[in-house]
Amino acid sequence: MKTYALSMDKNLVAIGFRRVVAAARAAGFDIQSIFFLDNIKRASLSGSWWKQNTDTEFSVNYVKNDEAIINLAKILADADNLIFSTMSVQSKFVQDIIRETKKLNPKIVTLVGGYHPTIFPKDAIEFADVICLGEGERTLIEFLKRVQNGEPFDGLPNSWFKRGEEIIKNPQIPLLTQDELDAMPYMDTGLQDNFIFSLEEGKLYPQEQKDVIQHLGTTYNTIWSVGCPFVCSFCSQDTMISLNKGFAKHRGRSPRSFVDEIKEGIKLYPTDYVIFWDSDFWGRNIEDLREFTRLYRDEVGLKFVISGSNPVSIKEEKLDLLLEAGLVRIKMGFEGGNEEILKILKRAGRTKKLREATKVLASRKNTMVAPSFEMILDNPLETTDQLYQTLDFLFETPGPYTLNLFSMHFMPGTALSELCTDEIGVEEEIDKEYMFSYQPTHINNLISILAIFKPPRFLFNFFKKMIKGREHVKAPKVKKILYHSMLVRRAFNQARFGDYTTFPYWVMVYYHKWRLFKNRLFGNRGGKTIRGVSP
Ligand code: B12
Ligand code: SF4
Repeated sequence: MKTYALSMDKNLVAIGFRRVVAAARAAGFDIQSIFFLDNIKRASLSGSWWKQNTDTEFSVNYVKNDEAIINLAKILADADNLIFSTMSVQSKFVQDIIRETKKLNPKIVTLVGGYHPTIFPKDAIEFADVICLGEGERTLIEFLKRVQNGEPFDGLPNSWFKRGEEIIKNPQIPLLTQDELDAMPYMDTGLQDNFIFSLEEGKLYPQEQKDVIQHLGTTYNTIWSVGCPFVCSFCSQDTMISLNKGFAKHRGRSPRSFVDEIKEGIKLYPTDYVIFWDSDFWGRNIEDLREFTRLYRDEVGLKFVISGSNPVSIKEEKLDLLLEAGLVRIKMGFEGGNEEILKILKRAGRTKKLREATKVLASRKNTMVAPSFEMILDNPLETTDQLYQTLDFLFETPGPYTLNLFSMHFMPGTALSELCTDEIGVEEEIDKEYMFSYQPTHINNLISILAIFKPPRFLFNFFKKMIKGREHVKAPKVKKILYHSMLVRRAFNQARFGDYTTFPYWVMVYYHKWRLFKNRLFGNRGGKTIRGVSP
């Protein structure tokens, strides 16, 4: 039986995809995986900040190349099944591929999993034969068994399928327990049977080590826990919890098994950093973090970045443990900087909690890169007065810190977007780009100055006076200058702590070579491990 698995993200991270493919391969199925990039020769997730588009009207979608899709369909058409992993932004692209492939082979069976079918099953079932809602390891294995044996999909766990015009909704099964997760194979990070489709060229390439390095630098990307106990109004977490209550918990491998996964993953590539993509890495209990610290420090010893943190979970004791383990930088969601807006966003912690968390982080400022606080701008429910409150709140926030500024994205189906559609008639959008695509208004620009430096109070008050009454006037050139200044400031800050994870990949490669050279010359004095093969 021939199966192609397609990871629709425009990157090679694809943690969920790599997990389900690994589970199915371990169960004996032969799967060819295809990853997508706009152009394999130019691809680089690391360092993409420097090329980030800061205009307000742009999309995260792929370059459009209908001819390439037809070429791809010709390659895929000889398979028995196509399985996809997709977020909502790529759902139209999935539809195009299925349509073109079915023209050539109407018998091919399609299964679509990932966030899009989980959050918008009614949309996904329109274009797929079978969809997986939520956790997919066991669903995929069972799906492949049934296709192989020519059996129907009745009772296929966590799935919906079509029988003629009818949609059959199979029940959810309990999520994998920690013991079951420990017994699962590690995600597939190898090169064998993995390909990259380069969309601009319309060509399929076997994946090589150099492609991975060019895209991810010397980082290993993983996630410990899936799930989150909170229900922020702009997030799809409440949909996940109503699908399966287990998504309200931080659930993942045991510390022993998680560290083993990392050790295995970093063997294949030159690796200097691990990036954890959890929603809230700090949400794990202190005992687990203690054990993780001990094992990671002794057996991995690489610097790591925590990409998701909730202010309510930041505690001094946890911070000290993670710093001991190798923590070098964190990102943390603020989302708003005044009581009213935090209430509307249904954030678990209000300004008092944010302040407490920032004090804890500031107290360790000489041991890690200035943390990055994420803020949502362009919120139509936020008044100008409230924006000034946010500005003052940020000004009083103990530093150093930097900001990741997002433009409000009304993802269909979230509590906030339903409220705003009814109350102020906002348009919901499935594929809006929201990183640094905020309106270049004077007040947003003034907020972004705080991502670069904290001006003395007299200058801050002077800036405020300057924009009074003209808060929403736009100045895109100023925004661009501030954005690039922010990157330069961040670069210095990160370089000080040897964190090159957001630099272009070749900087990381040179850093890796330098570390190898130093190690050969002076021995491993710093105690930090050099892992992976040479680039
Ligand atoms: C890590 C991450 C990223 C990383 C890496 C992406 C990746 N796929 O690994 C990066 C930074 C690159 C990224 C980018 C984006 N992301 Co993102 N990201 C996440 C994050 C934090 C974790 C995803 C993850 O690894 N989860 C853990 C794995 C194990 O779970 P999983 O992927 O769901 O996989 C399981 C199931 O879905 C299922 N499954 C998955 N695939 C398949 C396939 C089959 C066949 C089957 C049967 C089952 C199945 O089984 C898996 C294992 O149980 C989530 C938020 C969160 N905390 O979950 C957002 C999230 C997925 N991202 C989101 C978005 C919107 C984006 C961007 C569009 C943001 C932007 N505007 O730029 C871009 C898209 C980039 C692109 N064009 O490709 C949204 C998606 C919402 C939606 N409805 O699609 C999320 C949910 C955040 C949010 N709440 O808004 N992201
Ligand atoms: S804390 Fe993060 S993952 Fe959890 S509900 Fe809020 S935004 Fe979503």
